[in-house]
Amino acid sequence: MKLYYTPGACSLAVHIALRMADQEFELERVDSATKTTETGADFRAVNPRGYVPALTLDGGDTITEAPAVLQYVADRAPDAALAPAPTTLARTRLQEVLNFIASELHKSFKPFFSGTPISDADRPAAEEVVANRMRFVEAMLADGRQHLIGDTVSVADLYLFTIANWCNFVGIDLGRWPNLKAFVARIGALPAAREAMAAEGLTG
Ligand SMILES: N[C@@H](CCC(=O)N[C@@H](CS)C(=O)NCC(=O)O)C(=O)O
Repeated sequence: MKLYYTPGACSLAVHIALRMADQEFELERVDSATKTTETGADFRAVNPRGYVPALTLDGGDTITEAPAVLQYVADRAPDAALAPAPTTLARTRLQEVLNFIASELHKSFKPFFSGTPISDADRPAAEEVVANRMRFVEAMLADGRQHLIGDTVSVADLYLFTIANWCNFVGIDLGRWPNLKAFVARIGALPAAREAMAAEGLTG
């Protein structure tokens, strides 16, 4: 398999999942501005929509859209328990959370990654959109749970970690949400997360 990624982007969640699932994979970096990969290839030939993550399987098929890619990786390695079994209520809960993260949380960061720095005038409103979503996550974690779903790390945790960690790069203080801040520290300390971030050049 080959994961097309951009350092620190939402593809990081898939990258961590591949490591936790003990899968063999290659990485190919994508320049999100030029849509070329590190080999000079046109990334739009891989994903016509031009965004990561894209996971090309050994047979040549490519899967896109983070919730789908994450579940594909989880289902390849049931022993890693990164997702509840299909057709269970717990699996539906996982899908519920993955879709919330993808459509509500992830996209709330859009103004911060438009390609030009966000203006001082636009920042408060953009931060409030993020905060609205983060407050909901904080409420979920307030019952003391260590993971979004069940008692072990799932792909939803990896996705939430990846997106919430962006706060640290766009100047939003995660300390406003203490449970979420602790969650990000906890997931970020997992060996697979540390290895993935190092491989993407995000840490020393
Ligand atoms: N709907 C897609 C969105 C993926 C996405 O927004 N990827 C970002 C990085 S986090 C990207 O590659 N952006 C570059 C672009 O849209 O041109 C998914 O859930 O996978």
